[in-house]
Amino acid sequence: MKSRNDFILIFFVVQYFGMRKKWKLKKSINKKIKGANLHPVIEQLFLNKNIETPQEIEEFLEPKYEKLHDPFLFEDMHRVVERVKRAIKNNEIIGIFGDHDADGVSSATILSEGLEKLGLNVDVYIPDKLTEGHGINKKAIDEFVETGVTLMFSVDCGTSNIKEVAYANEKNIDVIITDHHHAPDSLPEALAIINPQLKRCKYPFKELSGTAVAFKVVQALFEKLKPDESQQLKWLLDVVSVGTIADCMPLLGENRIFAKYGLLVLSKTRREGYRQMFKVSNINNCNISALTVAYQIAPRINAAGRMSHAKHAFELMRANDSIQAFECAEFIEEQNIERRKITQKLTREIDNIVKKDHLNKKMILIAGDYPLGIIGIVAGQIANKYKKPVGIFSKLENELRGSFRSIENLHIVKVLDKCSGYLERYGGHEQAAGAIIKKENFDVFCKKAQEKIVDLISGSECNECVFADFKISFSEIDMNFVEELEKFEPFGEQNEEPVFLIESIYVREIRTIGKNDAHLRLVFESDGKILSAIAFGKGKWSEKVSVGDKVDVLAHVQKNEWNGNVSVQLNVIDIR
Ligand SMILES: [Mn+2]
Repeated sequence: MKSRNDFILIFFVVQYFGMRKKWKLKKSINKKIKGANLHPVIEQLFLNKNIETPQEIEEFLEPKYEKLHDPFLFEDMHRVVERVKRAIKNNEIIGIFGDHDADGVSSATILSEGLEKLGLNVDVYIPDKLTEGHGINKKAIDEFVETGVTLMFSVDCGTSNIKEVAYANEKNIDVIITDHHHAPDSLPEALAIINPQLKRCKYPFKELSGTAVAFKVVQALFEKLKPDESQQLKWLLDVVSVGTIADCMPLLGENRIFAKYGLLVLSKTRREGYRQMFKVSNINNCNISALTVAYQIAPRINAAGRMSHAKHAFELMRANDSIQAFECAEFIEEQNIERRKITQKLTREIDNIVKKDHLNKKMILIAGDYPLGIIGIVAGQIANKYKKPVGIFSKLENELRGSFRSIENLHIVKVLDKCSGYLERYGGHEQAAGAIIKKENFDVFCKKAQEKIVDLISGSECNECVFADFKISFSEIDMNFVEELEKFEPFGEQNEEPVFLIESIYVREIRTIGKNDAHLRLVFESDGKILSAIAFGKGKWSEKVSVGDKVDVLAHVQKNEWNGNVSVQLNVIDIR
C-alpha cells in the first residue's frame, strides 16, 4: 500500500467535500500502433504520451542506465573538463555555490562528491533562503576569495547572475554555471554554461533538474579523467532521483532513467544521511515510489532551508558516519514537525481570507506578516484547492516577497513578465515562481496581474472536474492488467498514474478504517466477480454509500501486498 503523508490526506477531504466534482472522460485517440500486440487500454496510454512506434515503446518501458545521453552534447562540456584538469594539476580550491531547496542541496551533494573523488579540494556555500534567496551573491564570492578559491561552480542557479559572475571574474575566479532555470537573452560571462534551457543548447533533453545537470558534469569528468570508475556513478542516482522529483520535473525521457534507477538505488542506499532519515522519520524504504520522495523525503530536506538553514540538509547528505547522520536527521525531523504545524495554521488562515474576499477573482493574491520559508507550500495548497493561480506575499520592511504557484496550462512566469514593470526581481518555472516587489507597487501590481491573466488562462479550464483516462469494464481488471500498468512506473509529474472509470458495480462491504475513521475499505461486486478497494481520506462517504448500492467509481488499479499475499485493489478517487 502506498503511504501518503498527512497533509495530502487532509487536502483530499477538503477538496472532495468542499464541492461536488464533475466527471470527465478523456477522449480516446483513434489510432493503432502497428507491429505491437497490446491491450487496448495500454495502447491508449502510449498514444496519450505521443508514443506511436514499437521502438518508442521499448525506449519508454526499458529505461537503461546505458541509454543516458552523452554529456558532451552540451557544447561547453569539453571546456569544463579542460578547466577541471588544470585545477587538478595546480591543486586549486574549487568553490561550489548551491541553492537552498532539495534540488539545490542535492546538486551540491553530487558535484562536491564528484570533484572530491577526482582529488580536488572543495568549499561548498549554501545560501540562506530567508536572508539571501536564490542565485549567486557577492557575499559568497568574497568568502571564496578568502578561502583561496580560483574556480567556482554554481549548481541549480547562476544563469541570470550577470553582475555576480562579472564580480567573480574581477576577483580572478573562473566561473562555470550549471543550472536548469529559464535563460534570459543576455548571459553572464562565464567560462562555461551547462544549462539545457539555453537557446543555443543542443542537448536532446530539456527537462533536467539542477541535480541531473550536476550529474551530467560529473559523468563527463569521470569519462575523461577516471573512466574505470565511471560505472560507480550509478550509486549517485539516488540523489539525482530526489532532486528530479523534488523539483517536479516530468518523469519522461532521460528523467525516467534517473527516476527508475534512482528510486531503486534509494531503496538500498549506501548514504548514511538517507538511511538515518528513513529510520528517524519512519519512512518505509522497501518500496520507495516517486510519491515517497515527493511527500516524505523532499519536504524534510526542504524543511531545514525553510525553518533555519539549508546547510543542515547538506550536512545530512554528506555525513559519512552514522552518528553525525543520525544527529542531522533528528534535527531535520524536528524542523519538519515545526514546519508542518505552521504551514497548517497559515493554510487555514489564508483559506478563510480566500473564502471571504477572493472567490470571484481570477488570481488569488494575498499579503501579510507571513513566514517567508513556507509561503510557497501554502500557495501550492491554496492553488490546488481552488484551481486558481496563487501568490502569497511576506511583508518585509520596505518590500514584499511573493511565492507563486500555478495551475495546469498556465505559465506563471509569463504572468509576471506582463507585470515586470512593477517588480524588482522575479523568476522561476512554469508552475512555481518568486518575486520581490516594492511596497508602494503592490496594489497596482495586483490590479495588473488580475487584468493580464485573463488572456493567459486557456478558455476551456474546468475548475471542478475530475478526469478519467479510460473507461474499463470490471471484468477486465485482473493481475495481468495490473502488471502491464506497472511497467509505466515510476508515476509522477507528466506521467501520472491512470484513472479508470468503472460503471455499474455493487457495493458489497463498506467500513471506515484508520485514525478518526479517515479512510474507507470497500468490496465491490459485479457478475460474481469481487474486488477489494481502498479510498484514502474518504471516511465520510460511509454516510452516503451503503451496502447494496449500485455505483460508478473513478479509481487507480493497483497491487496490494499484505502479509505476503498479493491481490488486485482499486484505489478509489471518487464515487457516484
Ligand atoms: Mn532546481
